[in-house]
Amino acid sequence: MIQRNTGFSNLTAGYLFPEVARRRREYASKHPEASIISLGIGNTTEPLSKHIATAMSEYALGLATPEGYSGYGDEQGNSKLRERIAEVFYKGMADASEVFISDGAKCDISRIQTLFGKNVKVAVQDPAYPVYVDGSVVVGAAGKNNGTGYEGITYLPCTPENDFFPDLSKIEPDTLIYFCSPNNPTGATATKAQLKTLVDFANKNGCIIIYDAAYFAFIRNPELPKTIFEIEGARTCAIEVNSFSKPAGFTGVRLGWTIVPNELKFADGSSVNRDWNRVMTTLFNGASNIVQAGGLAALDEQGLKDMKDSVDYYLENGRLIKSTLDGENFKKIGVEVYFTGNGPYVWAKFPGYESWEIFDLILDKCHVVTTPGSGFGPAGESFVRFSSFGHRKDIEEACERLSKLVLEKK
Ligand code: PGU
Repeated sequence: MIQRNTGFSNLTAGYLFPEVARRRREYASKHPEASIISLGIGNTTEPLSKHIATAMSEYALGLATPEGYSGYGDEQGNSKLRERIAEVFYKGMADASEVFISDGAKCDISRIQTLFGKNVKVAVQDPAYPVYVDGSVVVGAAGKNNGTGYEGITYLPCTPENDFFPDLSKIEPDTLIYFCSPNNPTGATATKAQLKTLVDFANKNGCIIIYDAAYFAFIRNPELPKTIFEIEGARTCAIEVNSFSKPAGFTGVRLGWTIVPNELKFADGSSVNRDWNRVMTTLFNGASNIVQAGGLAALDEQGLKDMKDSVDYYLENGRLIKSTLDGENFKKIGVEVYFTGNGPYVWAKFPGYESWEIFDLILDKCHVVTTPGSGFGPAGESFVRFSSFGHRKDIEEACERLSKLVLEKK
């Protein structure tokens, strides 16, 4: 019989978000009267912009006409959309040949792992979006879990003690470094000076950074970099993964992009961009042409305004959650709340509690779903993440319930 991919047997737990959903379902079936509000998975809730939806529906109707029909497009994406992304978001820092359109950042992260194979050393921020670690285990770039983490992965704690910026000296040369800013789950957003340190380290030590900028649109502090390519030297050491999911509400529509600079090289001097082109043309067949029409509409004047308004709405939700968690009932038990106003997540530490314990208590007492911090890595233990995606009335109701939560001090 065919052997199982050992990567799957090495994984010690199911993927985080389905596990959260399973616990929610289990709770709901035991408590059918509970009206549960989710501040768990970071999933957009507000309707699409009419402008963007109209562009997609017109394109879809056009497909039913001889003039409007189109079949497979370029695997790298519609050239107009590639140009527009380069122009709107990168302004000379990347050109259209370096922009690859995809069906979303998560899908690109998994394809990137095929680009580097199983012999690459991996470093991740701890806590981090679980796909970096789980995906590395699946492709064999990481081994068994020894209780404190997977072998082959260097965990870089990012905690309040180090201002959520890792100690880079722990990273060995020639390592693939996953770095997410604004960060999921902590919300921490690296400054230009911090990113410069990271870029200089990577260039000096033969590392490549996979920079996940999926939450760039939430950055409101004009001093903070929205792309790693604002940093001098990034073009020789970084790939940027990005997405329309959060700013345009495309979590279900699916559209993202990845920037692979022409200067980026492997150890043998060959071009990473060329291999990425091979990955995208061989293992991918282009994003939906309907959705790419939506992406183009998202990048005109009206679309950009609509995306900003949508992100502002979620940021306001985040502020409401933060101010609730700053309440006396939480202060009394020493809860520490982190919300930067530049990302959609509120990260809170409940000293003395384990993450899943807090998750269960908040679900049971408030009927509110969160995400346990330990699911993002060992340094996330004792934290939970509150997502600011949700209808305002649900967020207000969740805040009302949370404001009445009384927990014992540990
Ligand atoms: N990158 C980061 C850092 C993310 O947090 C997410 C979504 C993605 C990429 C996915 O982007 P797509 O373009 O939509 O593929 N994180 C959410 C959803 C969970 C998941 O499994 O993707 C979250 O709650 O963390």
